[in-house]
Amino acid sequence: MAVQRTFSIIKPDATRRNLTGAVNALIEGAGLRIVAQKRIRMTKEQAQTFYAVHKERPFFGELVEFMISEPVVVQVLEGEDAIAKYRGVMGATNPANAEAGTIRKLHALSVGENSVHGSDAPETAAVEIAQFFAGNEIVG
Ligand code: 3AN
Repeated sequence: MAVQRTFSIIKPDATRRNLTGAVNALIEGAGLRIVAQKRIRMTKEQAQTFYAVHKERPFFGELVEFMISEPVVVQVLEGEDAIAKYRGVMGATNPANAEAGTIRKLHALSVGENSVHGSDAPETAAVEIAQFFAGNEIVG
């Protein structure tokens, strides 16, 4: 499996509880490198664009409001099989179903306030990375 990049967000429920370092330790402990990172306050437009695939879902409005409620940390992670590896480190969307030792099992509060986002495929990773980072901000 080749070296890949994936896009990660440390969400407002985690930044609010000062868990950026704790999440990053789990990311790095899994062998992923943080090759770009910045703390931002997402605009409503950015959040709506980012989650456009979910715009018909009943939780869309709540999801957008949550993502703009506090700062987030956006990241690019790099490593062997990074997309699947990070989804493994994150754990299931609903923390109640997440495996022991995953970010969501350890830290998530609920299916909505679930601490992290990670891309689900190479195509979405490329689009998500390009939404938040210029090429020269990613230093591998
Ligand atoms: P994942 O983030 O694990 O890929 P998705 O793509 O199914 O999960 O959902 C995207 C985001 O939408 C989730 N991370 C979560 O914040 C939110 N979400 C998903 N399902 C629900 C739900 N039933 N209620 C509230 N928020 C949800």
